[in-house]
Amino acid sequence: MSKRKAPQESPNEGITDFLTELANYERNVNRAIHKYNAYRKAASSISKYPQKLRNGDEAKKLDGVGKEIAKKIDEFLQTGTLKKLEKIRNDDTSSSINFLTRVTGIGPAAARKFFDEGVKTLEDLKNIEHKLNHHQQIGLKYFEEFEKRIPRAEMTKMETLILQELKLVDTEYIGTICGSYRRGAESSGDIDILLTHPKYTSVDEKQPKLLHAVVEHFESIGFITETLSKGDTKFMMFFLHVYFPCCSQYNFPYHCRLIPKDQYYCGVLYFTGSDIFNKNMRTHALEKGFTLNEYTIRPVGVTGMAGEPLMVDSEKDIFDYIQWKYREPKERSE
Ligand code: DCP
Ligand code: MG
Repeated sequence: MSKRKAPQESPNEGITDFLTELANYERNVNRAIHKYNAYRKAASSISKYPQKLRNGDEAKKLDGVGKEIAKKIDEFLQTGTLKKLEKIRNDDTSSSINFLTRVTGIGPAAARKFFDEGVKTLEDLKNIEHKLNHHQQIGLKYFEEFEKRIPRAEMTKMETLILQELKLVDTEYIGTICGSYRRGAESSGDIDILLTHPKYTSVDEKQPKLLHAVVEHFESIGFITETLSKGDTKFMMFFLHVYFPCCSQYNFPYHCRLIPKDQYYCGVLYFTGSDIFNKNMRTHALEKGFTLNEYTIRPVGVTGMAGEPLMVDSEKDIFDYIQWKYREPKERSE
């Protein structure tokens, strides 16, 4: 999962920015995931509103904008700032914890723990490097690089290269670059790769070799610099030898997963996102009597028990089951 979300360009950028900042504060500092979701949802619908909002009342007509958020919008439009946010920014605890969670591998709970131990800055982290786990050490080592977003042109180059190299390992691999890239984003926080192979289905034994063969190949051509975890079906790798026109080399976070063929399209749908779109689609699925997750879609019986997974051979199959109009990845921001 990438940490840095792309800024939203809209006539209401000031508002969506402060809502996103509040969302991150709720997630990172208070660990209030519902409030985080509520702020993100409001920011997402406001970012799509084509006109400049004049007041909170006008915003309240939009999906996900309630009384409290409307009040904040009024305060922001009238004063150009938000007292609550000023307080958060000036508060040592909040700003330190918020900062620590920018390191890959440090979530809200670990950030709080470090903070309680007096660890607040990058320097502090370097001093206790031996106490960090492998993931956090990588996050620290590549901190500046991981803060940058990857331009679409670079993503396209890497997509071509990855798919080409994959076919050299075995022509039967199927790979898709999902995430914000597949939704057409101008830049991405990371590269989300999903792989499958016709010889691998959910009734088969796990086939670690299918993934390891790919990792080994990418290592042999000098593409992977660090491997986070070489789990059987899920791991992250970090690539080197990626050149920007203006700079030298960058390491990017890659999340690569091998998924059984019969679960592939539920996986592709999920990892294409956005997370807000996924939530809305799951809600709609439930209304139609189906439960949907990153692996399967299953009918829910009258008892509330989920039945056997349905056959899925494309993303469209999933939309069809829940009687939803198919949406191209580009139209899946919410
Ligand atoms: N996802 C989700 N819920 C989460 C995390 C992820 O539904 N809590 C799904 C939707 C995301 C996808 O996984 O689109 C990939 O996660 P990323 O964090 O990489 O998000 P994006 O690729 O959309 O954005 P970015 O450009 O920041 O990487
Ligand atoms: Mg991503």
